[in-house]
Amino acid sequence: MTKRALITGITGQDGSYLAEFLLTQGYEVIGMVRRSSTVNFERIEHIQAQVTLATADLLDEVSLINLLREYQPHEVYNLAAQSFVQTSFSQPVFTGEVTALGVTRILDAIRIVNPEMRFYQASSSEMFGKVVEVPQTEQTPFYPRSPYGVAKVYGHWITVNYRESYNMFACSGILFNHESPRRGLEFVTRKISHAVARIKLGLDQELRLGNLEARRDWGFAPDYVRAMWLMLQQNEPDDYVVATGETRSVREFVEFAFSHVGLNYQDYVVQDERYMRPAEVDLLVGDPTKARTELGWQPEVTFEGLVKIMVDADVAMLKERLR
Ligand code: NAP
Ligand code: G4F
Repeated sequence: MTKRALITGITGQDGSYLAEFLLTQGYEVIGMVRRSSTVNFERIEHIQAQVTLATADLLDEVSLINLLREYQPHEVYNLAAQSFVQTSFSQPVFTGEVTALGVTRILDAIRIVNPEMRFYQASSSEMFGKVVEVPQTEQTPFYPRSPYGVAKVYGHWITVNYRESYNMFACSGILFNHESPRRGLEFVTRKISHAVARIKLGLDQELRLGNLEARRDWGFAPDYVRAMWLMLQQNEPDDYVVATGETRSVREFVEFAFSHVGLNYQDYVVQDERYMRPAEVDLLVGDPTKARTELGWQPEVTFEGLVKIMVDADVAMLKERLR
């Protein structure tokens, strides 16, 4: 029997990699997209002929019910969210509507249409925020530091609640930062790799950044979508931390990215208050022991490998554009 998966957020970084991965596993892939005045399918252009795109929105429950009724997926991966922390400070209510209540809408739609559908929720290490222990595990209490983090805590607990209340196969992956050449340009890693490439090619002279001392546990997005799928193949639903176990500062990322193209970051980086946050998450580092032992998951790309992949991809992309 061909398995059918629905991905919300298929036009995003993770959605595009997950769609690719599920296609290689023989799945029929349905991608939920929202209406926009311009098409934004860049990340899935290369697989568009192999997936079915259907319109619905996490803000509109009826659209979700209709979508599930029509396609009857076996697995639902809820990756859609307002996912940028900085924006959540300027649009806290909107972030709550999409990133928090959106999870209830899709869980409830599943409960109404067919509670046998397996569900994956994209939880986040941002839920640990001002961390109360190091490293962070599935047992570490949450202390979110942004409206985004607060919304993700809601999404996490409503997933647990539907699992316990309705016996649904609902899992959360508590994913630490994961990056790639498909990362949005507003996130710090891609902002850096893109700027490094522009500076190297003589298209820019400086890179303005906020807090250089924040530390993150950075992995490679294609490694992380494998973990999402593995969670839904287990006998019992559960929650898992997905991380590398290594933490690096923004400064280290910048330093390594510039040095990879033979430049010194101190000649180009300018600190700019505009990119500071009202409340910061200073240190994240996950303990992926449970994912390793129970799912057999481990990351394949190192921190250095990730930076190189991203810088090289941006240099190649810009060179191609300049031809
Ligand atoms: P992303 O690139 O920002 O993609 C977000 C996706 O959500 C896009 O496809 C977007 O559609 C869609 N979306 C936003 N609002 C929607 C709505 N109201 N209805 C339907 N779709 C909507 O995010 P990502 O990096 O791939 O992350 C995927 C998920 O994992 C997110 O939930 C994020 O919060 C979570 N997460 C990410 C990380 C990470 O490091 N990347 C770590 C932990 C958790 P448009 O293209 O139309 O905007
Ligand atoms: O790249 P960021 O914007 O990612 P952040 O806030 O860690 O959130 C990402 O990871 C979460 C998982 O932990 C996801 F849930 C979330 O959806 C998203 O994918 O910022 C990383 C760090 C922050 O400490 C920020 O203050 O970089 C610091 N930073 C310094 N200068 C900057 C900048 N961040 C951005 N975006 N832009 C800057 O100029």
